[in-house]
Order: sequence, then C-alpha cells, then structure tokens
Amino acid sequence: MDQHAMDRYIKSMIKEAGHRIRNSFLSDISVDTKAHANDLVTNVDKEVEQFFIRHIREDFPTHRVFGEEGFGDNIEELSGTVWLLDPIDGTMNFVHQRRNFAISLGIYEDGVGKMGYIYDVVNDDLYHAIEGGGAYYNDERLMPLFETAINESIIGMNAMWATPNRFVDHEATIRLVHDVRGMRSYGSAALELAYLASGRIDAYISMRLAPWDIAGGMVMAKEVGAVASTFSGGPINLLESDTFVAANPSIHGKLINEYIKPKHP
Ligand code: 2AM
Ligand code: CA
Ligand code: CA
Ligand code: CA
Repeated sequence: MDQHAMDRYIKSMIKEAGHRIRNSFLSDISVDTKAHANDLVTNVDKEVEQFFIRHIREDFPTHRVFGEEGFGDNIEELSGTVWLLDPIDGTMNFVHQRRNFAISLGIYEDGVGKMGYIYDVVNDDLYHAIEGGGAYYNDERLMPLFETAINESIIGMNAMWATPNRFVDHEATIRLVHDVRGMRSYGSAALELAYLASGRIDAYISMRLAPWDIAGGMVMAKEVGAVASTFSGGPINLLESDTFVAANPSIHGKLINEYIKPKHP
C-alpha cells in the first residue's frame, strides 16, 4: 500500500473508532483503576485498542502494534513497521468530561516517525502529519512555528509541578508560572502536542509520558519545527516512559536550562 492509500486507510479507521467512542456515551461505561486510584481505564479504551489491532493484523500482518492497553505486541525494539497507539489519551477527561480526549497514533519505520494522527473525537478534529509532507489540522496545512519568547508563551503543564514534589524544584516551576503569559492544563498529552503543532500553546511539559502518548505528536511536532527532549535535553526514547518537554524551538533551550530543574537528573 503506498503512503497516500495508507493515509486514507488510517483516517477511515480512526473516524470509525471515533464513531464507536461517541456511541459508547449512550451505554454504560465501566471504569477501573490501574496503577493508582486516579489512573483510570474503561472498557472503551480496551475495545478501541482491540478494534485497531484487529484491522492492522488483518491488513498488515507483518506490522507490529505497541498499544497502551496491552493487546498488541511485546515491543522491545522498533525494527520494521510499528504502530504506536493510544486508543484514548485523556481517559480521565473521557470519564469525567466526555470531551478533551483523543485517539493518538504514530507509525514508525525502523524507529523513524513516518505518519502521526491525533483525533479529537468529540470535536471531530483530526490532526495529522506525514514525514516530509507537513502537518495538518483537518485539511489546513500547519505553518512552521513563529519565533516567540517566554513572556509571550502559553505553556501546557500539570499544576502539580508548581507544588512541592519529588521530581522537580517547584520554586523554578513557580518562576515559570510567573514569567510566562499563561499556563494551561488540558489533561491529554496528545491533544497538547496537537495544540503545540498548531501554535495554540508554545510548549508542553510532563514528568512522565509513555511512547504511545507522544508517538503521533512527535511526527507532527517535527513537521512544524518544534523540538522535543527529556528534561535533561536528551533524545526521546519510544520504548519507555520518561520526562518530556516539547516546545517552540525559540524557547526550548531556555525552558530546560532555566525553568525545569529535575531533582534526580
Ligand atoms: P492516558 O489518559 O492515556 O492515561 C494526563 O495528564 C496525560 O498523561 C494523559 O495524556 C495520560 O494518558 C497521561 N498519563 C497518565 N498516566 C500516565 C502514566 N502513568 N504514564 C504516562 N502517561 C500517563
Ligand atoms: Ca492510561
Ligand atoms: Ca495516554
Ligand atoms: Ca490511554
């Protein structure tokens, strides 16, 4: 299948999955917890992941799937074609708000991001990117990010990191809160990366993200010139969870050098 056909195939699968998620609002959703009381998962997360995997296995038997809910393959390296899938990114929002969540999908070949999709299900907004072919908000091509400065930036981050915590020096985070134009906390890493790529926020910072949270967004970020790294400035590893900062290139360095101070670098 060539890349155009693949793009059409993926979009139609994502729209169908979105349709299923919207339909799930009409029936009972069963909510479970995972690692802790606020780490939620529902039957819909699992069913949507299984829906994708069924289709991918049928139509691309040589491809592998790395999905959050564990129905895919056991991925220990990224050779060949790997689909990194988060069926619902922002499950807490899905459960409590019925909005502000997304399907997140990245397609990687030998570890290189080729295609990225983030679907805001309730708003029917699809962000996507093709390596070397640009990033799009629905049919609209997204422009390379304009230069900005910290004092004109809006930063996506969980408010927790401005309170005393084990992970970062919260005094430095408080300085960031003071110095920027505004802070936002949407609760979906994938949507925040789509907002970064479309210039609605200028950076997104998280203590701990998993490969499926960011795989699609990383392809998108690259197409508009955004920069992503760990807090210490290292490259993103798509095999395990780590700290994450993606930003407009004009503020990324300042963010990691002056405002994000990990306690255990
Ligand atoms: P999820 O809803 O798919 O679990 C919430 O601020 C963001 O962080 C969401 O994108 C959420 O994804 C993600 N997230 C929640 N718990 C996480 C964890 N333990 N590790 C990595 N990412 C997590
Ligand atoms: Ca989860
Ligand atoms: Ca997620
Ligand atoms: Ca998820």
